[in-house]
Amino acid sequence: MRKLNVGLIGGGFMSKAHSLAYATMPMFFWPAPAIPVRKAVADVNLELATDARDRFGFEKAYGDWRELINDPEIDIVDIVTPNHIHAEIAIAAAQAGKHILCEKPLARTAAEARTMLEAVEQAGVTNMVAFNYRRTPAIALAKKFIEEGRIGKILNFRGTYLQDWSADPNSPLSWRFQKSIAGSGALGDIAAHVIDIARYLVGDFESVNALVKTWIPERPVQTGGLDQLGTVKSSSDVPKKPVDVDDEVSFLIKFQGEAIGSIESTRNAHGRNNFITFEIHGETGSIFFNYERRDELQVCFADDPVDAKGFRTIYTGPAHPYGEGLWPIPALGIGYSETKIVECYDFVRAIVDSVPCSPNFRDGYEIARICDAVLESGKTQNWVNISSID
Ligand code: NAI
Ligand code: SOE
Repeated sequence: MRKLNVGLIGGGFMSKAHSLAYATMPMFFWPAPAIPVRKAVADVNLELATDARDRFGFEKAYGDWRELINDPEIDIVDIVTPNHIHAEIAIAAAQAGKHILCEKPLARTAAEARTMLEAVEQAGVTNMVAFNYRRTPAIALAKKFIEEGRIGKILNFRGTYLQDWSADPNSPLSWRFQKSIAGSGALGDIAAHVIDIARYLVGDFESVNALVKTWIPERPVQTGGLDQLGTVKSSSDVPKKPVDVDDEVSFLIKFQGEAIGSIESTRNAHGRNNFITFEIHGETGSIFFNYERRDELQVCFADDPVDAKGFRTIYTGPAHPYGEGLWPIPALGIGYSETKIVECYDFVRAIVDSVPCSPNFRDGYEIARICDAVLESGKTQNWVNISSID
């Protein structure tokens, strides 16, 4: 069976998720399209890289990502670093002819994302952006129902992505609150996932009209290190520095075509953990999803008997998308890891079959344009057409 050597750049939260997916994908999807081999991992220094190598089961460690890209054994470069370095790494990897999986958001701005798109298109390498939530079987089932016309023409998409890990003003100023590293705040970090889902299920955006807020204007300094995602609180003597990204965005959407919609997103919503929801209304039915109950898809079809009409719950399982590889009984429990395993399967399959990935860098660029438009609209308080963003 064909093998593909993986070079992973970054040794934090997402390194755990991606390493687990490379190790387990063939156990779920067998015969696997190819076997991913955990060949090398790079981090900012050799000590961190060696630690990641031993923890995540890689063969080699590099203290500089350039060494990994120059390693002729590497077929796939997987970028799981903070956002500011995605572009430089992806462009170098494309020029070296490597296939690329890059974490979201693709880049800090649309202009930066465009340089990455140009590089992969010029090199002709397989490229994917890790918007993994659309690979939750229930969301893929929603897509199937929409494509089959089960809810008719789509009228409205209402999405949310709410978390609470940054609600405490004493949680540190990690890289996620610094524009120079993250690009934007809740917008690029989490709303981008819902933008991906909206584009996947409904289609391209025409324009947006946004409110953009920073509720906590400064936080205690965190110098370097992994983002602890609010699990660490700083003592009162730690100096504070400004937050220069958004804490919350709320925007209306006009889709291309006639559908309308909205997305709301914050990481300061007490009691909300990974509250990705959407409700879609079509002319002949509705669909509702909540990631905190991710085995379930709620549907209501207009032609249900009138005395039984209402939302009903489908528990995803073998009869549904990716069911052939995942668990043999509905509701055994889809987790975050499964979305990454499916992502790994689709990515490796696209390399082996030489077909484009979805979402790829073009999708990542389109999402970056939408994010730029949201920020622009937040400033001007006007509708901003996506076509006005390069
Ligand atoms: P993290 O802070 O946990 O880890 C980042 C890692 O990258 C650290 O090991 C750090 O030392 C390393 N790093 C930083 N600069 C580097 C460089 N120049 N060369 C090599 N290594 C470098 O960050 P986390 O949460 O893993 O986020 C990484 C990326 O994944 C971000 O783009 C983030 O937006 C994305 N992400 C995506 C998720 C998803 O659900 N798809 C979930 C969490 C993060
Ligand atoms: C933090 O908000 C975070 O880790 C995001 O970076 C991810 O993209 C999201 O899926 C989970 O939350």
